[in-house]
Amino acid sequence: MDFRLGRVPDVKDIGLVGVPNSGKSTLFTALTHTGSHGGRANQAVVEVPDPRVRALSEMERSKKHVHAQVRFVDVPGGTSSAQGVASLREIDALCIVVRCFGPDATPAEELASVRADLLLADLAIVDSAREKAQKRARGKATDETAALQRAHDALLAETPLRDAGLTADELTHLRSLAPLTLKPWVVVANMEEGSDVPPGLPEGTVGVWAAIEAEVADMDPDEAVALLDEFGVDEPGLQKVIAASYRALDLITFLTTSENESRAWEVRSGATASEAAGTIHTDMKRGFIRAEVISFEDLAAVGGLDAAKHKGLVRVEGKDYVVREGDVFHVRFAV
Ligand SMILES: Nc1nc2c(ncn2[C@@H]2O[C@H](COP(=O)(O)OP(=O)(O)O)[C@@H](O)[C@H]2O)c(=O)[nH]1
Ligand SMILES: [Mg+2]
Repeated sequence: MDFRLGRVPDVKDIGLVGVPNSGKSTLFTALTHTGSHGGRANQAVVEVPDPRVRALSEMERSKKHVHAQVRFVDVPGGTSSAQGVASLREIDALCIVVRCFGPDATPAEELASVRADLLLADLAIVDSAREKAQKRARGKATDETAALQRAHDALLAETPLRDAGLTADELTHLRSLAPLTLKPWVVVANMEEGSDVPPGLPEGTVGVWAAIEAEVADMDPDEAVALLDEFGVDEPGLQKVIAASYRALDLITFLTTSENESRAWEVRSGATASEAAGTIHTDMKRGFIRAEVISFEDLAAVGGLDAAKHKGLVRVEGKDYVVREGDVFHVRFAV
């Protein structure tokens, strides 16, 4: 486990938000296995669970294996305070935690109130930017004032900016404001053990039993798995929350392997071989010659790269190749 303050380059930040007592801190403990001893850490970098990484490492006899990472932030202050909202600007995706445990739970209303907070926070920054832009333009309509006006209208109509049909040009005038409703959201239903996601929450809502998972967070991992199994937790919350966040962020995973290390990387879905190379190293993008590619499944089926090469299963792809989930990727480059 790795604690770091400040932004970690190339690590996506996922912020846990919600009304007080929805279980954000409990979920944070469940996900990161920290904070359970009354610690005050509110951010932690965790490995993205992916069994392919170890399997690849064993297959190719790498000295070590390295998982992709994400950082969870237990955002203090809630979404109704200016301080709480300000700390969300840097975050890549929001997990909105709603309370589904207890007899008085009203998760749909909770979600609506958090959503309203986020829309209002955006309306405030868009309006202040719009006034400044109008002053600069001395009353004339410019691309910038028009884009900000469109954003204002959408927010007033309670439409999150990511659903407002804004053009790429309009978005260039908004990105520097880091609007919260432009970020992807995942709704997490924090439920009583044994229960299901209640009706009234959006499709794609992730159900977790945060309390029981937080309770086992500092147990021996094998004991924890056995206990969770008894409760019927087949997929840990970490896996579910990360998978949903990756989908919301539109990310896919590709893999690299060498004698030294086998490793998972994340890249936006639709990225080319050249962009994927750039996430490994800028030199690899600059000096890109070609990529040798095979899917992890095909590789695992024949038991290793040597066998795969022998059978002609490793493809040669150029810089415009669109990377697929689970590609094992080797970049030839020269600088
Ligand atoms: N029964 C039950 N209690 C929970 C669950 N999750 C959190 N709690 C309790 O609800 C209270 C608030 O949780 P906390 O994580 O501090 O909420 P936060 O204010 O959103 O950070 C604490 O007393 C938790 O122990 C749950 O899934 N089931
Ligand atoms: Mg808390």
